[in-house]
Amino acid sequence: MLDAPIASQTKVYDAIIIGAGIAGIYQLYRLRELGLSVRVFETGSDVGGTWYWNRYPGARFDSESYTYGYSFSEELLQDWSWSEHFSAQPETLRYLNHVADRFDLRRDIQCNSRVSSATFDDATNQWEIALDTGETHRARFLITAIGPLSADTMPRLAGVADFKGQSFHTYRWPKEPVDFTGKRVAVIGTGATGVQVIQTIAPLVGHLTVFQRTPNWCTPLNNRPISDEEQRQIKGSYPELFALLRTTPGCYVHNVDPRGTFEVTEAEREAFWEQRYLEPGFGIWQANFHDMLTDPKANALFSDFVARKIRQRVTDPAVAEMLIPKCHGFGTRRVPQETRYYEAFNQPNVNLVDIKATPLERITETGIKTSDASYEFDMIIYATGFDAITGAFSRIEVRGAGGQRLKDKWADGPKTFLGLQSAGFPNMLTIVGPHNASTRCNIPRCIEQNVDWVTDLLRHTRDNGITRFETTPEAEADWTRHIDELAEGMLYTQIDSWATGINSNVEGKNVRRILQYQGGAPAYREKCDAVAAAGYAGMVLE
Ligand code: NA7
Repeated sequence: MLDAPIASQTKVYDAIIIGAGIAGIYQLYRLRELGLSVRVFETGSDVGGTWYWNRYPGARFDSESYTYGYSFSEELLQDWSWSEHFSAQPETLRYLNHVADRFDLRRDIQCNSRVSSATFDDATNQWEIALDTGETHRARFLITAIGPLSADTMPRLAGVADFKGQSFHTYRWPKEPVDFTGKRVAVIGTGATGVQVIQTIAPLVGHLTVFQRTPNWCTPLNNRPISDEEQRQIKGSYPELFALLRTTPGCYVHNVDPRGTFEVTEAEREAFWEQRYLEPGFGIWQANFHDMLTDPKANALFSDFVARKIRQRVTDPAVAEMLIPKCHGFGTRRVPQETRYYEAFNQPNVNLVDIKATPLERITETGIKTSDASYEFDMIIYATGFDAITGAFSRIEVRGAGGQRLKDKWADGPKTFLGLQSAGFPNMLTIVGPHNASTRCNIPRCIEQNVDWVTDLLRHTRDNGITRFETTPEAEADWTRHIDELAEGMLYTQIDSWATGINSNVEGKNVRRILQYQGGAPAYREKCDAVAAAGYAGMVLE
């Protein structure tokens, strides 16, 4: 199936995959099974994607470990033993390296290779990608596996480069150990990442100052090691477990409670919420009363419950009030899962600065200046997040048929078909792309669905001699409208967050957009399967 090289130094593959994270690794495995020639280009110096980059202290799963690993190989499932219910980053990175070695995937992965542009050639129906080094490669098909949270963003503040101490964005954490002993440390940002960092380093540092712009509703992770007996149970029930995960909206073990908040007595409600608060993982968010994320009254009542917990756990009432969100209800932004996060603020060496009240003005040579004080630090940690979901696409110059830029096409929000294709960009597939169910999902589960669907499509093209496929503008418009309709009535989409495309650190990212499929993974899977079963309805295959 290989085409002849265009120029002697330009290699031509059946498929090029951008990214060697969870999605890229699995896509390579599947396409190799099909007998295609595949090359993966990866920016990092090794495989792992998210788990390669996010080495910051405290980085770990919020999904149960045994629901997160790949499901495609029973031998892999049986051989790999997760050590904790919610495993930490080093173990996950070891796991992904194990997968790459076990299935001999490395020989098709080229690391230290950032893709700077991807251009569709109408004459040959091929994609040409260029690396930062100037090297170019060609392929019939282009598959982006670039992750929804891989374009890290720094605050647009004066003086960032002036700081003379150590400073890190959490996503760019160094491979070498970082010593916190006796240091005066600042953390900017209190999202899921900031929370994990803060609770982990609070006992290690000399002094910690947390700069919080928006508090988040955080609930206990309740992590613990996996016992031998639990390990046996897990390994003995993987088929049943994965069958269950296919039925829940987010592919977690947790499923929405069918009862409404006001259908039970106050005592029953409190008891149910107390139980959820003590249970491990996202159950409190994903397995709450069914109306918690759609009925503002139900949402407010549960938010009050969590606020009471925060007040119980934080000794200084003024600090507790600062930590309680006032502008959004529980679960309308990504819920950080915590382990003694709130107790960190009871330590004498930890203080909290409300930068909505006293905004950051600049970074100085020795620390941070807000509107009312100057602080001196040895280290500044930027837990300031990502240009989410579409940001990684913006950082590659993607040009489709007729030279159209993806950046221009998506300037007012993404337009896609199934969150996997965009009209005018033939032969390109976007795993975990915008409008896809995967970013509201226990992500490897939705990645496997995306990859399997893409693999079936490429098998179909191979078997039928198809060299070009493309979604139609009509199918794309229908899907994009469907995405908007599903979002109606969701409290989640009425709040500023990375999930609604807001990022104060990126020009133009100040308008809320619907970036995610809100209908749940089972419905999304059905839609994708129906398209395939109808001979790829909504697409033109030539
Ligand atoms: P998030 O959730 O986007 O959090 C970023 C945090 O940084 C958040 O508290 C922001 O405040 C804060 N931030 C961002 N820019 C600034 C500036 N310029 N000044 C002050 N504070 C700022 O990113 P995370 O890395 O924590 O989590 C991303 C996802 O990764 C997470 O949901 C998991 O799924 C894994 P804001 O809320 O915008 O006021």
